[in-house]
Amino acid sequence: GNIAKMLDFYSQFNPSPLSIKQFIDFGLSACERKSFIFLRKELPVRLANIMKEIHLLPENLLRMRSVEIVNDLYATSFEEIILFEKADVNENTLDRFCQALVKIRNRHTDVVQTMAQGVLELKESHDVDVQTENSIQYFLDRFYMSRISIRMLINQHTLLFGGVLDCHNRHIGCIDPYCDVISVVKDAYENARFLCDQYYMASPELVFNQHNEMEQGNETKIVYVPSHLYHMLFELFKNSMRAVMEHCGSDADKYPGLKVTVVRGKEDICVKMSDKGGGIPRSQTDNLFKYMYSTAPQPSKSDAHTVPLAGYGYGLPISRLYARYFHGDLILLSCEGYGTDAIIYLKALSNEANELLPIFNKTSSKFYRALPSNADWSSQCGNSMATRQLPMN
Ligand code: W6P
Repeated sequence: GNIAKMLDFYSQFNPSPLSIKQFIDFGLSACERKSFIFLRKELPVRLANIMKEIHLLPENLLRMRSVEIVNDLYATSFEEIILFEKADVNENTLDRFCQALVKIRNRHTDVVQTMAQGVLELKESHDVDVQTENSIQYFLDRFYMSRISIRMLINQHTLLFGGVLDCHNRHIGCIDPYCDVISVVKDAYENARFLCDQYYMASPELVFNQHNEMEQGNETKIVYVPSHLYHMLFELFKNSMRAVMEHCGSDADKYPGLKVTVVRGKEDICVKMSDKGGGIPRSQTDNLFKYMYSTAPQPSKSDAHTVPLAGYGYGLPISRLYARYFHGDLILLSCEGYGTDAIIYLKALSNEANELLPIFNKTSSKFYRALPSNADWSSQCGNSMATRQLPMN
């Protein structure tokens, strides 16, 4: 039908990644018409690129009810934005566009959970082979990254043009040009600690360590989306707290604190969180970022006494996507028997903080077809050499 034709058309274009600096410049020269004209093309392009990829998913997964629901949501939203393709640009159109964006954002609120449900449905109804698992991992990383980017665009437009102008607010849309990393760390810590106290009746202390290589002694202010940073830190805190509480036992009279180091270098901002929660085997580290592994039904879920603080849900893989979204990263380094370091890397320079976006093309489609088994390293146990890597870009 018509929508299929439109999808073919818009999926031919590559998404245009913006840097944080461009988001800021765009926000400061605030012109709603310009933003509208950019988005009425860019949003369909980003939607079409990822919708084409949904269609390449393993058939078993595509048939799951939850995946169909998500697919329908995308189709509806795509059609709603396409309506503005040839609209003439007047006040009324601009207002209706803002309203459409808000409606679309609300429609897609639960997409992460719905997709996760789809993966669960697949696992419960089929045996999933390694190849299918790799395809799903590859897809979900790209799908959730696309979602993060589309919500970023929608948030910027609706915050800049949708509401009342607030001149006492230093934010530009959802970007804080003077984002104080330490305040976000404290905020995330306090909220994770609240949960930790509820489950374990105690929680580890927070210890700070700050180093500003560029301006000695100054607090680390960065140009960033505070909600993204909060999301990553909150997730890491929950995991570290859980590790410490489970490792040290409930009768410990003192729990080893969580140490957070914030460093500003020339190129990188590093936020390192160190726990002494006993660590995890190196062979397990990669699994923490796997969606299929994370959706494993948890044996202790019904037992009120062992409700975990962090369920290893999609928290870690999605936190890593937030870091990678503006060309940062999130890395786990564990010493089994001792503890774990989690490092968030962010770009220190806003012009280097470019969106990392999935592009639909022949290369990406290849990952959904059967891969030759590459037995060019000796291994019976699927180490990282023997496992074909699926890069994000
Ligand atoms: C652990 C396991 C983990 C995952 C993510 C962050 C911190 C930690 N600590 O033991």
